[in-house]
Amino acid sequence: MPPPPLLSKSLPETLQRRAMDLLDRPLLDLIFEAADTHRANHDPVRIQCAHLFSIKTGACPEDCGYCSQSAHHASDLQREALTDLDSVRREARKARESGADRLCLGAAWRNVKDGAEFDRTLEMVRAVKDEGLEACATLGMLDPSQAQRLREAGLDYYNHNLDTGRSHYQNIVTTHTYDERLDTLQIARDAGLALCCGGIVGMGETREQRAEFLAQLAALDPTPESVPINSLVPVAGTPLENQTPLPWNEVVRMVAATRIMLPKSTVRLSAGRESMTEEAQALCFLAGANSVFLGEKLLTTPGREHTADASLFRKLGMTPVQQA
Ligand code: SAM
Ligand code: DTB
Ligand code: SF4
Repeated sequence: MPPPPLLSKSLPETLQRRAMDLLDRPLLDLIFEAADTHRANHDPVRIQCAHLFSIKTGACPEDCGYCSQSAHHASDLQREALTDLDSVRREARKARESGADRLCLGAAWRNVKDGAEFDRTLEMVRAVKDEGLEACATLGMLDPSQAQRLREAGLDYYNHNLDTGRSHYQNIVTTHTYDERLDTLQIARDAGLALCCGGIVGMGETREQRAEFLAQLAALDPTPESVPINSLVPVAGTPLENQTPLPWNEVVRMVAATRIMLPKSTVRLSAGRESMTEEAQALCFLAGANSVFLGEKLLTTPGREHTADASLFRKLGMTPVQQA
């Protein structure tokens, strides 16, 4: 008999109600509880810093409505074939010098295919580890043997986002299902990889659907070690190009509720941070965000200036884990 799945596909109503109750709380009251939860579970002045690198860009067969890299949309992104090993080594050194402790390799694939390109990707993971960084990858769907080989190459984390609540997912993506996302998460988990799993706010979802998404993350057993909260970066040519991003107070609310629902996870204030004020970011850190992406480029869109982040961390008295 196969072992029972660790990752729940059914959503306990109690979790969803709890998430909704949190999201409906007066904001300052919610932040206070989140800060308390944060301090009980983490060192509040330490910040985990990841750096992103797109190893294969654009021409993705999936139709994710937010994504600059989908072949279904008319963004003006330049497609690029799988990069070489030397560029990954260079990027890893750059990441380390900028204060990052993890490099996340992103490929615009529907799924990993065995062969020369996957073998090169495994070499890239080894190169990241040789540079003394944690290694994360986001490569689309995996089969169990691929997940195993990634783990054996030294991969620490696999990033695969649920992105939103199940009831909103089909409005955003039609070329794969929510259950396929959950299946890949299970495969990565079974291979001994830590999970980085979160999503995007501001894709036209309701607050109830954000609660549904949070409840789904909290229902994963064990919960993901890392939870990126992205705020939609509207990209010209994608179906969501005219979507108005969520106001800062809703983003802070989401970060705070995530901290309370997933007390042990590292919560990453992810895409969209570059258009938030420093004051709004400070509130997110107070409310339990303890990780960011560093670097002037995310995967395909702009990030924040290195000096701006160094100055922000100084003002707030936060220390990147690499320097702690
Ligand atoms: N192909 C892989 C996959 O689907 O898992 C990985 C690449 S994808 C770029 C990784 C994540 O980045 C997405 O799941 C989404 O959460 C986030 N993302 C992509 N485009 C975004 C955008 N325009 N705004 C905010 N987040 C975005
Ligand atoms: C995640 O949740 N956010 C990162 C990472 N995982 C791979 C990606 C953000 C991408 C933002 C849009 C872009 O630069 O293409
Ligand atoms: Fe492809 Fe990932 Fe972008 Fe979806 S999010 S279009 S799977 S690169």
